[in-house]
Amino acid sequence: MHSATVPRCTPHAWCWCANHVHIFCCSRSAYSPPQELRWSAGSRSYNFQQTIQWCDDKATGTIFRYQTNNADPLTCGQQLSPLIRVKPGKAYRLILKNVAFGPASTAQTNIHIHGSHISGDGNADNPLRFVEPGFQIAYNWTIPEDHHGGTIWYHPHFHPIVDPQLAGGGLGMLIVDDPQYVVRSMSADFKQFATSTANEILLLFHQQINQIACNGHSSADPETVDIISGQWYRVRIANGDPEATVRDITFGQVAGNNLCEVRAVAFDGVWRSTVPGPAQTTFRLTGASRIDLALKCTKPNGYSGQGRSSYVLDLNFKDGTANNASPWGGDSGTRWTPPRPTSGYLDDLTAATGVNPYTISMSAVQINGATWDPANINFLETFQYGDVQEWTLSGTTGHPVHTHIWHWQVRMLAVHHMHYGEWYDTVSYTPGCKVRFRMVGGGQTQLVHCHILGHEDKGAMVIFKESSGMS
Ligand SMILES: [Cu+2]
Repeated sequence: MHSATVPRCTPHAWCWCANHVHIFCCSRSAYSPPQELRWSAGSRSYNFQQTIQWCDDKATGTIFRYQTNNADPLTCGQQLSPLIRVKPGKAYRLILKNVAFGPASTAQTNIHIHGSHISGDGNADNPLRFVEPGFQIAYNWTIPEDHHGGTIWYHPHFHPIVDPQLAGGGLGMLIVDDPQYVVRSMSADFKQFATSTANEILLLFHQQINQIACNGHSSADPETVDIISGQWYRVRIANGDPEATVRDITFGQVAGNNLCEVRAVAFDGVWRSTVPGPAQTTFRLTGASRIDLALKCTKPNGYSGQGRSSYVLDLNFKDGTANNASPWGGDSGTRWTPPRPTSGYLDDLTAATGVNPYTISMSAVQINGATWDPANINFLETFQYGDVQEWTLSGTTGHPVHTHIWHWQVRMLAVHHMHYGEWYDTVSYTPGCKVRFRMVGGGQTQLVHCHILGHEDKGAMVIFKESSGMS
């Protein structure tokens, strides 16, 4: 259950809201982030294991929701899907139980970890597998030792019923911890900011009975985060809205002044090339984006909260003393350049030559004129292992395009949320966009699809193949 709702209205509250709303407000409910899934010891072939269940929510008629293991079916949907936390170099076995009661046409399901870089085949992150209602399947997630640390999320991905299951509430946050060689490159202050859960705020945006909600709270009872003036927080945001093109998250003002210094530090689960980015007040996300923000708010003397409108999140100052210094030594400090994975899948390609050009054209039912047919799955193209791909993405304004396994390095000047040289797994860019990446996995498959999931369900999905090795 969510933490109990505590009606209250403090004189020192303001809010931070989605959907272009700038307004002061008072606070009502307690911070209720997703609860962490506790892994159990595994066997020889995997380090850890656990079981989760997707269920039908009888109370609302929506599918799919999460319920704790072997709980009373009537509890379906009363708890936010758990935070799943994994470490590079470890292997995890996740049992997915499908305890939905609906017909196969609406209740077949599976799970995809969106933004990861693990195999998309076999029983790894393979969205072509599924489980019938009343049965269970196992996933073996082997996290590479150099896997990027970041904010990822998971959701059902079974064509053609992804949209209703995700809109129903089948989604959760997944965090990959940074590998040790990345942690070792951090300063002490940055490490405190980046790795201490005491400085971490988790915000999962999602649909809840056709409203936008944050951590299970809709605008009628907004999620509230109590923060300490002057303390730096790492805010991990996952926006899991299957029907959104883009959404702005705006930090409000008091008397024309920004109370918070807010800087992006990671996009779609990948650290920026230099950390942090510039201070901003508005951050634009697609319906599948994640963003990690560095947030520090300073409480002004003697201001008071005012009315409220439709939004889904409040920030509220609480008493306390900041526990950390600036993660980068203040305005004149040193920016952090995170080391990239040793296997090279996030190597900087901005200056690469001899690229392989390709074009992705999005529509509501097709990609490059092809409609996904689960009875006849063919690779649209096979790309050479190690080649630098330069893809032109068109039609992504209304059709944010998501790439499995391989993040894309955007090479257009900054527009809205997309920044030159940074890595994304979901792109919506007006008017068009070039991205680069290298397939260096050896024989991997890559799904590419529209993340307006009703469009994916209609067929806007294709699959590519990487050749097995150097030619
Ligand atoms: Cu679309």
